[in-house]
Amino acid sequence: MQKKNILVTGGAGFIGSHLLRYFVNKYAGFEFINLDKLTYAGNLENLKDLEKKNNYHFIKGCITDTALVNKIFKSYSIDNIIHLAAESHVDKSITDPQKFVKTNVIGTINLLECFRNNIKNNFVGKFYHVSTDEVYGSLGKSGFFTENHCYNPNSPYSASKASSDHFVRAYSKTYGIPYIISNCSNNYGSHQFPEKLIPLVIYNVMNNIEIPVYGDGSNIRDWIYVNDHIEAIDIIFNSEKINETYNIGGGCESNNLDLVYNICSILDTRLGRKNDISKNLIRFVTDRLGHDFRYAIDSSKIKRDFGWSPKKSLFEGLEDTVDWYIENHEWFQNIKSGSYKNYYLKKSIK
Ligand code: NAD
Ligand code: TDX
Repeated sequence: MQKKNILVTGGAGFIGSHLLRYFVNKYAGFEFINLDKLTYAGNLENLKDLEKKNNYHFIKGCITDTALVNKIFKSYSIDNIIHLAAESHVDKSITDPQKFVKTNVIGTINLLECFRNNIKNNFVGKFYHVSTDEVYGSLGKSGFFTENHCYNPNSPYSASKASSDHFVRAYSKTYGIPYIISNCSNNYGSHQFPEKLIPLVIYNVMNNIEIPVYGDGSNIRDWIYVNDHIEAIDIIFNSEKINETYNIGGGCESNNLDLVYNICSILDTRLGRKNDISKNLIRFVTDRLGHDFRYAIDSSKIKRDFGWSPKKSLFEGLEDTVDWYIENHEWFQNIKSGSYKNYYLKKSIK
């Protein structure tokens, strides 16, 4: 395979760190430059095992910084971008939408501008945008999102991701930038910041803290094990395909309450707790504003083009995930946000 110099944005976050660990080891002949601002969600501890790799470089900085991104393009002869940096938490987008516009929209446009200005039509690589199924809005009890589903984002987060998707396609049409967009369902696995449902529940159960379930817990998500997502990105990114969109789904739908029950039951077994005791921590709390009811992905395009399908079942993935957080419980304590514990204690008793 031809050598690639790849700018990865947001590589210190949850999905980005999994992607880098997988890619840096698999593609020793490629160069990886990780640009990350290290917001509360970025954590270099996630990438400790890569620090000594010759084909991996970390740069602390913001994707909206034009001078910095241009400098990186020149210094490392960047020819490809895998763009993951984002504000990624829906609840935070409801309280501070403008931050999401700055990073997710303006930041993406800045990367696109730098890509086109530095590469000047000699495009050998592509701009790969890691996006979300939330751009499609919400489903009722039936149906699936295909790549042709109309965009109908409901939260400031999903509106910002939809906007960045539109800019990627607009830059391709207007300036010829080769792109890929993949819209993925809810990821879970190790190293996920415990503002997201699965690590939050694990942390709270491990520490005997109440578990906040929004509304009546009937909202449905399609869960994908993060490593399955990374393998899908690998196959698409390293193929010849350009100017395509792929939906990536876990094929594992669950409503939130069943999911929480499952996690509680796995933890009760692992921690030797009897009588389904952890379920008593569940508290039904005020629903999220504009809470999307259901997401579900039709992954038939990626299956047809590449033969990809997810490997992990939800139960097996949850067991592996719970085991990782138990074995690495100090990871929770070390994450950057010092106010983490108080924040979640407060949140769980609203
Ligand atoms: P995350 O919040 O764990 O990580 C985001 C990373 O981006 C962090 O390391 C953070 O420091 C960095 N970052 C944020 N703002 C930045 C900026 N202005 N400049 C540079 N770096 C910045 O997020 P994640 O869950 O790993 O998601 C990664 C990407 O995948 C996002 O684009 C998200 O929209 C998308 N996605 C996530 C999921 C999911 O379930 N987590 C599903 C589909 C798509
Ligand atoms: O404390 C909680 N209680 C609760 O009931 C939290 C944090 C969430 N929930 C519910 C809301 C959702 O229905 O659980 C579901 C999952 O919530 P999140 O983990 O916050 O994920 P979601 O809002 O579905 O978005 C995620 O998937 C798509 C990621 O955060 C996005 O970045 C990704 O694009």
